[in-house]
Amino acid sequence: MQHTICALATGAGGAVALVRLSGPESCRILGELTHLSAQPEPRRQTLCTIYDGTEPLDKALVTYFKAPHSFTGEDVVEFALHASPYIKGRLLELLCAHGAVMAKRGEFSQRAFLNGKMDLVEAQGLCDLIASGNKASHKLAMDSLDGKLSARVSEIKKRLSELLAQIEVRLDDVDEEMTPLSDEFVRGEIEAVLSHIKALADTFSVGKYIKDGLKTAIVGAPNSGKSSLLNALVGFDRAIVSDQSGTTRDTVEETLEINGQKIILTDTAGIREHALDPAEKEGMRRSHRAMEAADLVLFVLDSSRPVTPEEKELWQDIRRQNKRTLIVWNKADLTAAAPDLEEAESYAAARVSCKTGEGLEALKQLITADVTEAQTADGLMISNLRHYEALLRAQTELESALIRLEAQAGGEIYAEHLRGALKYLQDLIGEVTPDDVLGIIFSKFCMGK
Ligand SMILES: Nc1nc2c(ncn2[C@@H]2O[C@H](COP(=O)(O)OP(=O)(O)OP(=O)(O)O)[C@@H](O)[C@H]2O)c(=O)[nH]1
Ligand SMILES: [Mg+2]
Repeated sequence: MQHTICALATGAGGAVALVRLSGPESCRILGELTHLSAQPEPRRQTLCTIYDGTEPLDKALVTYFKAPHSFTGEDVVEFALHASPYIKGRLLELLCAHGAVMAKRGEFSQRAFLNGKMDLVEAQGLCDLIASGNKASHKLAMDSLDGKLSARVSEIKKRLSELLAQIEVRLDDVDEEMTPLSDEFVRGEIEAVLSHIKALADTFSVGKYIKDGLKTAIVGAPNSGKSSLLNALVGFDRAIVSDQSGTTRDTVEETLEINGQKIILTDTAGIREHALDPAEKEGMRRSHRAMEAADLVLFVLDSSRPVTPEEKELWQDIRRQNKRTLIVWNKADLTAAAPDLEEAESYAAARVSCKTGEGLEALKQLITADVTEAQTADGLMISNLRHYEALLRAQTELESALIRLEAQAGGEIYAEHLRGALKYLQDLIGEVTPDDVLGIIFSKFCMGK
């Protein structure tokens, strides 16, 4: 039999705290703690005194959700308590003394999943919803929680299952009474499924930024105005700015929102050939590390002086990284020198002045351009690595099926790849996911969820 689990569902602070109890013993435990003889009416809040032995502990609003009409699909009791740390802690102790056990991370959601209340994509959407800190990540999580993403995967899965069924029925047809499927038809169907999977998988490059934030590194030579740019973008004096080169040593990180997107901005030590001391040398090493970890590099140059050989060398380094890069010509308020930088025209660039604020809006648009462009008509995106990997694996299987089909390998062979692809799609929504993998997924959820 399932244990009855309990946990605090609300965070620190506030006037009211919510404690959740779920499992077959919920009603019995509630009766014992409130001294009520009758079961409360489901889905109705009741003001009850909760007793610690014979002494009252708190007056709480209690709601009973009868199985299967609850979040977990089990009998659930929710206690809305006065949020004193003592009351919260003592109630949990009492619940455990009466037979409940403390829930593991995500255990309520895991039970909801196991009882068919939601699929794995919806459950992960729920987890993301709680963590969402801005409008874009909130929408992404809502689409997932609402089942829109699952519905899209199910449509793809259905088309593939139908094709597979048609192939398999012919594999069983030893007397060859059925009309064979033409290779063109099979290819057309596989390609259609493949294109839907690719379209969804492609949204990950942007979906993950929306969820986790776009890691952006500000790099450049000393004194080009990197710290000034960080300050201008975050809107306050976060990093030290001075006219001495080599001011910034350690990396300075700040999270902000630009056009509704989460951006994790890192200011770095200026990179030059010779460091003055070991601390600056270490700072420069950290600059390179930040650049390697970044999704987007902002290469800052002082536009009032010619590009130096050191900057040209750094520019080669940045280009070798092969990642999204924007060139920022800073100090636009001063007279401009010739912007002599190899292949600069192939990169998006902004002329800004951190001093006057000129060009900063345009730079912000460039920073979030990828995200804005990638919004599909219905805005459906994936942002979860597990979903992305499942789609990629399904894609590989379908590509192998196409190769086998091309090589006239016969239905048995390519059907195997189609079955493989189907399994990955089923895994994505949790239909065939092994228990230990589920345990790992739900352990990343927060407490009390
Ligand atoms: N005129 C003008 N001066 C600027 C602008 N941006 C920065 N500065 C000045 O340039 C100097 C260097 O700025 P910082 O932001 O400290 O430069 P940095 O790239 O962080 O320098 P390091 O930390 O030493 O690598 C300071 O004196 C700033 O006031 C600008 O847009 N216009
Ligand atoms: Mg600096």
